[in-house]
Amino acid sequence: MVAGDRSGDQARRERMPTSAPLPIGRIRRDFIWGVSTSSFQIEGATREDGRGPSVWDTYGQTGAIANHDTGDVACDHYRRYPDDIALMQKLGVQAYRFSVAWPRVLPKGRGMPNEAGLAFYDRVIDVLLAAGIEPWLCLYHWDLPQALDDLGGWTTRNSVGWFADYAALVADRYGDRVKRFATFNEPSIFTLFGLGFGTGKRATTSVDALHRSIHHVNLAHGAAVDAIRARVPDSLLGAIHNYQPCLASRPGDKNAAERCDAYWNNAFPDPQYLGTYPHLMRSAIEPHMQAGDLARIRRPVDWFGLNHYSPVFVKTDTNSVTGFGFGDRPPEIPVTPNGWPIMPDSFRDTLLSVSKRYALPVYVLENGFGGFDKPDATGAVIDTDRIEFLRAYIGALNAAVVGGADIRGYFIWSLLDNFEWDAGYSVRFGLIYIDYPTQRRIPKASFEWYRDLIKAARNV
Ligand code: IFM
Repeated sequence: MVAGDRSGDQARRERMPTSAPLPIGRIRRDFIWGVSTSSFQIEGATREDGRGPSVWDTYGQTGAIANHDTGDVACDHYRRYPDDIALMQKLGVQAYRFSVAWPRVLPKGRGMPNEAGLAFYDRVIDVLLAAGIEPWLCLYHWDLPQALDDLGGWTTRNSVGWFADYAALVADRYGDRVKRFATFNEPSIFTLFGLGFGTGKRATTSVDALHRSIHHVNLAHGAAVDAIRARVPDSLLGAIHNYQPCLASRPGDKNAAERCDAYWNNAFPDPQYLGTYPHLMRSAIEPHMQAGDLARIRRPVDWFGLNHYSPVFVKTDTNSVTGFGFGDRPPEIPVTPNGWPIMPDSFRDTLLSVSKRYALPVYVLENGFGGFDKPDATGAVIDTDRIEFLRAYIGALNAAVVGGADIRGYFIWSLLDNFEWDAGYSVRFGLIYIDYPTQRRIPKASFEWYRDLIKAARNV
């Protein structure tokens, strides 16, 4: 199932760029190198062993995703997790960030747990620990149980209690073995793209629903932190934020850039760690606030999870509920094959500013390169452009450390090519190529490069 023999490895190495030194001079020796994935993007088995439907199953069934793709099979990780963990062990990562599918463990989102679903993550965690890889468990990576969406999802304040109960179930079950928990992955992205822009095909635009949801997700974060802390006192808790500089497309778009910064970057970390909403959105959140809410949100956490890809170029859009939309980038800026600007200096600056603003240790829990990789005539996937991207971005991380940022870990998105939401399987982010018709795993050249980097960094 896993491709790659000695001669293949050798051929691959010969075609890889080897000249540049590894960009890790100032990174701490106890730095954590890892990889990230999420449940819906890799697991498949969406109707098996009692799993309930999520909003992404329902959406996939409409045929709206590129190439009519769905998450039904994905990377078949539900069955192939032992192979995938064996590959992680070969890679040498110290930690693996994954998410639990809420509808797999609670098919209706609340009420009766699904023992078969809970047992799946027991197996994953046990195999990871046996391989010497620390599990980092994220509670929510966008696969909301459909049954809860039918009751209003994040727009109703009841969602806070649903999420806290789910967090308690997960902490009770896995807290003996898992110590790193994240509440949410990229809350600004699923609220903005689901409710703010009205451009995504899954979106329903509403000023009221957007602000309600932002506030309820923040409250749910605080409630989950309390629920986990009470059950797993030695846990280390955080949330994972998509944080990118918002740059004005034209001089007149400065205000739009500030609005983007508020909604995209600060709407969640500011109340969670500073106890306040960005001033640009305060009056819109106000109607949904109750006395004591900011204290309920600002619960002590141990780290800041940062996902970073590239800056966002924005323009004024008076038709949008947030007042901003996507603008053009300057044409001279290079982009990844999926069209995202490559600007490693922005990564360095983001790390420096996040580290200073929130005064928490930062773990980069996603950074990666979206491409259209294909095996060559020998069957190898030589993704030199991804290697160059990673080299530049890890170099930028090193520069941020030199500049004083407190960075404790770096996790590549992603271990495997996987289901890239509205783009389906067309865009590939993995260090490991998935041949979807056969589910064969082919480690790419970047897999070897990252393995060598980890080895050098840990000096083993
Ligand atoms: O695939 C996504 C992931 O689910 C969330 N962060 C960005 C990645 C690449 O788009």
